[in-house]
Amino acid sequence: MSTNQDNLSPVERIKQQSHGLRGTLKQSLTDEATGALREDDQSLMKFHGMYQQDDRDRREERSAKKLEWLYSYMIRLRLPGGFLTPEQWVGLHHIAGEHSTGVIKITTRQTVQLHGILKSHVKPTIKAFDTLKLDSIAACGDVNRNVVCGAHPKQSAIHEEIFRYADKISTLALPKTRAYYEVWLDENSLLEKKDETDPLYQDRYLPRKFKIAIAIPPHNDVDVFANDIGLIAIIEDGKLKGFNIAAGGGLSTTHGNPNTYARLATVLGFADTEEKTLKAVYEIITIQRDYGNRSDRKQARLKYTIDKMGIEAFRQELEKRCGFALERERPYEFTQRSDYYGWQQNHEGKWYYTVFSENGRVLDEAQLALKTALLEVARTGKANFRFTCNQNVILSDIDPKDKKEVEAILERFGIIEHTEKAGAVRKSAIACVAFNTCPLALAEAQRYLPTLISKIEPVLEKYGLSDDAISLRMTGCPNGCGRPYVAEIGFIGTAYGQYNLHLGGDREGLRLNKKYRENLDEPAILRELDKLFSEYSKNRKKGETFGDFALREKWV
Ligand code: SRM
Ligand code: SF4
Repeated sequence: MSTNQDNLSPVERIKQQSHGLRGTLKQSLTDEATGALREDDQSLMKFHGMYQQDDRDRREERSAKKLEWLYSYMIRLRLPGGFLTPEQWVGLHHIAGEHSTGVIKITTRQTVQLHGILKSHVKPTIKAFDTLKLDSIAACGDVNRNVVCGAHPKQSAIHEEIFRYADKISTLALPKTRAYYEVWLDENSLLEKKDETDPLYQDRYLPRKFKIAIAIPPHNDVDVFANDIGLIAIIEDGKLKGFNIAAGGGLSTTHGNPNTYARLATVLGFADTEEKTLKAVYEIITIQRDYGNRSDRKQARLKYTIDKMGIEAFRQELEKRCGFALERERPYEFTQRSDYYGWQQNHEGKWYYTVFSENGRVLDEAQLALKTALLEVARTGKANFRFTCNQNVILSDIDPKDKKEVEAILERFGIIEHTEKAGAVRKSAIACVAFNTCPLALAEAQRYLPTLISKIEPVLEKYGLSDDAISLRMTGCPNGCGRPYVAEIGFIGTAYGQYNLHLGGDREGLRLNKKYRENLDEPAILRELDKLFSEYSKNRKKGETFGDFALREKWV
């Protein structure tokens, strides 16, 4: 019942003819003449949680030597709610060392990625993950992605109950095909004949990627309104009453294409039972499947589908498909988005330590051996690992009698000092991956932001703003992987060394920012910030945040 049967984009054909996302992946993998995959398989691989990439730092050198680019693969795990046991972390540590660059990257959607995996290592990597009961199914591609959930267990005695929804929704929206098991884990398709009829995805899957987040007020660490579907847990008298359901969030824009825009999700209403919540989620996905734009991928996200249909028509279609109407949205309040660092204790007396892992990069460096420290903690078997959408890791569920042991490791490796000493802006900042692996990067992000912040910090200090946790986010292109459009200060890469500067977002993720200046290089960025911070420090009202001030001053 698609409204877009004509003029299908090439990816639609690839999906439809893929024989349940199998394509010719098996053949592509065994072709030793190239480090790359056949073109169609590159698209299909994403549905299995993997991307073909190349080392962009080495393109010129390779081309000069008439060699093909240095192809490798990124694998992203499906981790609903972002949780690993200590045994799984130990396993991940070793897999990263054996098959990838060794760096474990915590993403802005609460999971981990490994980069630089050569073609011959992809299958062994997936097999190794499988022994840990981990998979990468649907971590990328035109399907529902990793379902994220408020990470901080401290917040509520019913965190576990809400957290379980991430898993339920992830399972509900998993593709039915066995392709992953056949291609990567050698499942025998003849012996394991299973019904692959997929009532949700049918044979063309979704028109575009699809993202779902669950927020637990007052914390919006998941940036719930940046998602195709956002569930806001409504807790009254310490009990989960249900969820406000929002739809149509998405951040990406394309430079020079005015038809693309960032949009925050619109709250549609409230569902009071698990059955209704899951049904509404499912049917929002089916509406997007049936009405989403399948000819222009730049107009294919749910946000455009909703704006094209109109919110009331969308709501009516949803009610029709659900067979019930959502109730009126319930009140909620978000007061925080960045992580609560350091030690916290939950309602059961269990301890949590949120480690600051700058831009989610877990590695051993001269000044900080974060990766070894986390391995040591995992080896004790006394802390679980939870990832946050702010790219940090929480060592969690630590029994009071074990706290000293974990703390001693964190002290020994300087993790506590590192977490405590980092400045307020640095600790609330996010940067996407960008160079050297992201093929879409126009400018640096995670490799550059730490240095830029070191230059911004003296400016903040000059104006007495060092403790002001202004949210600052940077991406290497306008796709928005670090969610810069909902930051108080957003840097969006336009060319190597140049960024658009966005201002006016808030600290809780309830407001989009706007473009203030275009194509700034580093000296221009520092000049602008000096001017803006000076104004802010002199003229702000008591308690006024930088983002609110920027709006009041009509800078944007
Ligand atoms: Fe993203 C594409 C990295 C979160 C919007 N994103 C990519 C790719 C896969 C590049 C590509 O298509 O080849 C990047 C891989 C870089 C690399 O080398 O690893 C990439 N995105 C990331 C991560 C790893 C950034 C990070 O540093 O943490 C995040 C992984 C999340 C995860 O675990 O699933 C990541 N991406 C996001 C977010 C933020 C979010 O979801 O909260 C967004 C904006 C929200 C949204 O979707 O609207 C985002 N990524 C995109 C887009 C634009 C989508 C669109 O609507 O047009 C692309 C490009 C595309 O899909 O065509 C993209
Ligand atoms: Fe790559 Fe752009 Fe996403 Fe950064 S925002 S990871 S540069 S696609």
